[in-house]
Amino acid sequence: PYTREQLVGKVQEKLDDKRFQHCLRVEQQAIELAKENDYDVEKAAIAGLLHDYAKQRSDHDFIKVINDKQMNPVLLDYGNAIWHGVVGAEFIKDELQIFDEEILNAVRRHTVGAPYMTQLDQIVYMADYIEPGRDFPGVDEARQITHENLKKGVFFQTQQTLKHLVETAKPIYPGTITTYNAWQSAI
Ligand code: DGI
Ligand code: FE
Ligand code: FE
Ligand code: FE
Repeated sequence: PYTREQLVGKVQEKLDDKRFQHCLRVEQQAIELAKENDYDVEKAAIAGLLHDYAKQRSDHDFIKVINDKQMNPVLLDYGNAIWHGVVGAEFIKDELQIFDEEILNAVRRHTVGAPYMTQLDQIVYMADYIEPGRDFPGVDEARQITHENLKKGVFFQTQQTLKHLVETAKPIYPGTITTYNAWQSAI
């Protein structure tokens, strides 16, 4: 397996500097959330570092994987925002030889979440949202809620994201709504 230093190099190679620095901050934020929640720090770090590995792939590359791997054709109705996690995990498996399905699932679920999310899924989903480089209305409230209660953070992010998508008239991936409904119980 690749060392952490080698993985950092692989991520850097595929992303511009801004996105690469975001990945390093998500790695650190995931480590912090892992410690707060008694979760495996190494695993959280790898998932955080790799979560946006495929963010700058072309639509053509994603569409090829969706077709070649016979993934859900509904994915074709969406774009990079959804693909880089759900489909991006396949690049991590094939190019970085990461076969840990818990890590791959955390990448798959980092944008739209899922009705059932492991602790690692929740850590990566929230680390991506609250890393120190993030600056949007509500981010401080998101940080406060998440450090207080990780699951409440998951619901808060899902609610905020849905609100934002509706306000800006963006299409909503069905999985995002499924996540929102399932996580009602966390409030
Ligand atoms: O990759 P990042 O920018 O670090 O963050 P992300 O992967 O959490 O989110 C990427 C984008 O995806 C973000 O601008 C919000 C958007 N998004 C999340 N859920 C949906 C969505 N976009 C659409 N169209 N539909 C969704 O359901
Ligand atoms: Fe992302
Ligand atoms: Fe996210
Ligand atoms: Fe990200």
